[in-house]
Amino acid sequence: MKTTFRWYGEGNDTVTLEQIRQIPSMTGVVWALHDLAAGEVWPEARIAAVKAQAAQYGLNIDVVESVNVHEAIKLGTPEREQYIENYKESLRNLGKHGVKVVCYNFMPVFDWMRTDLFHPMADGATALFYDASAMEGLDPKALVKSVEEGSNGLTLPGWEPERLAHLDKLFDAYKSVSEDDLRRNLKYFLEAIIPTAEQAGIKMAIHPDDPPFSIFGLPRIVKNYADLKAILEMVDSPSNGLTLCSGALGPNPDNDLVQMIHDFHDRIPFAHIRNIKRFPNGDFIETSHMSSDGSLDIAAIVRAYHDVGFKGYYRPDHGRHIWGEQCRPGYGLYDRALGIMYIQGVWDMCEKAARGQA
Ligand code: DNO
Repeated sequence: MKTTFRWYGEGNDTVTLEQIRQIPSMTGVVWALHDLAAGEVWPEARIAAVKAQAAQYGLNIDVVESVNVHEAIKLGTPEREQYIENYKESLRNLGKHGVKVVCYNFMPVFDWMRTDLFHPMADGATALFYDASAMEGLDPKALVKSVEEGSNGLTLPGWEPERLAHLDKLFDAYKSVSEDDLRRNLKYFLEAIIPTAEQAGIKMAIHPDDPPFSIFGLPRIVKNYADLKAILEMVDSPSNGLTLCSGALGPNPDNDLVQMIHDFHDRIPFAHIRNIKRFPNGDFIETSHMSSDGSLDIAAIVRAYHDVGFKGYYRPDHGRHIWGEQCRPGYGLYDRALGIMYIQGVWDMCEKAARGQA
């Protein structure tokens, strides 16, 4: 499997390409044109510029995370036709510059959700935290307002500003959208874009809902084994694949990551590997990658990837904030680099065992 690292781009990330390339086993950056709104076409010149930048450090740009899907596509409104055309054009442009995997999600309105981005841990580190009771009865519009006003100390990285701007209208629009409607709209989208992805040499990789259950009463359709299977069956093509994210699926103890890897591996072009610790009241916190620090057996997950002969891309996912690092929440250098070394250590041991040397 190939090691990659998420990079938000020059001037938009505290981590440099120089630092990234010094992490052992590194092959490429996972990137995006973060300034473009969902639905805009990704211009070839911009893609070429990122490719040239990364190449200076010997890194590839094979994996994009994410080409975001416009809400009109998720809602299934008539404007979706134009946005689907734009999406196809972006895929063609990305394919021309050698991009192999495009990660995306189909979460209505919000991307991932946490209630505390810098939750203190016993050893003085901080990490992303989800407080289940704080979410109960929380009005998302009030939440976003307080974030904008800076009155609760929260920022919401990964939430696209253009989504927040139309929040009121969006929530109203989703009132009449059931999970089945959302599934139909995803199928419509996939049927339209997968042939283009195939021609462009790109594997689409849907990211699970994070957390893997409904929030704010919105429909969620990428949260468990049955959902993933149904999505793979919507269009039976190697270009219709998964970003198997252990941390996103992990808050639901019924989600058996090892089984998913065994059953879906030929449709997993991209793996996100990280640990979380679940608490009995439904809270969870993002821990170090080590199996003994969290509720997920990361060593068993890495071994499962080895067992199935996984040749795709993986990245360590969020890390804790340690050693005083100031960084984007979850996206510092240190803990993610430690995560990679843990993952690679397990992988090397699996290799040796397979050769009868351990
Ligand atoms: C969080 C990420 C997500 C992910 C998108 C994929 O750190 O894993 O924001 O990039 O959901 O579209």
